[in-house]
Amino acid sequence: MKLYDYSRSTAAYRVRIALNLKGLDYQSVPISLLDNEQNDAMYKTVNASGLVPSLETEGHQALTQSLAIMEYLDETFPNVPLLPATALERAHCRAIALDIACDIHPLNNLRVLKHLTGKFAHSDVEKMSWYFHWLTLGFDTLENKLSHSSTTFCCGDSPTLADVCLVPQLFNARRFSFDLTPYPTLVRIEQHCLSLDAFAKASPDE
Ligand SMILES: N[C@@H](CCC(=O)N[C@@H](CS)C(=O)NCC(=O)O)C(=O)O
Repeated sequence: MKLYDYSRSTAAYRVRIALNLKGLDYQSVPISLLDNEQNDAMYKTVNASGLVPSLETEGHQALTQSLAIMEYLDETFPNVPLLPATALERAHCRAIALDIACDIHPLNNLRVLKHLTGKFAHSDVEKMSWYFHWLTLGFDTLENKLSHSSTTFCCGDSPTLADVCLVPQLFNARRFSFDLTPYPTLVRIEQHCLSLDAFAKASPDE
């Protein structure tokens, strides 16, 4: 498998964790967001949206959208499941993943931030205020949901799609010096995750 990847992309980081959890080998093809390579015509033949990640499996059109890629991996390689056992638990787990992947991440994506400072001429201070606003709303929701539970991970005692989405989003928040003090549950779960090789080896710091 070939993963079109960028180390600091939170969406690609999710897929790296999922591949590691399942013990799958892959070749990483770097697409530099710094150099705008995601918008190269060549890459757009792989992923028409000009976003990373994409996952190419032998002889097939590349898969896009990190959550769709991870569900594909989970169905194709069901050892080390990324979703809990019951339908109810799976719905809760997917909701946490979507709280991050739909309600935080897209609002703070590079192209959105560039549009704020480009077309709408917002300053860097305003851009960061926007960024922190959506992180605060999203992390408040997650801390609220998860603080009632004492499980090791977001949805029980093994890692799921929810953790796979949470850890990269916290990495990204730290990168921009966002204060995580109000989120002790999220940080506790993150630390458990990072004690596992699958998470640690997927980190942009590796
Ligand atoms: N919903 C997509 C989001 C992918 C995405 O937005 N990737 C970011 C990096 S985390 C990207 O490629 N950004 C490039 C840009 O904004 O120009 C997914 O989960 O795969």
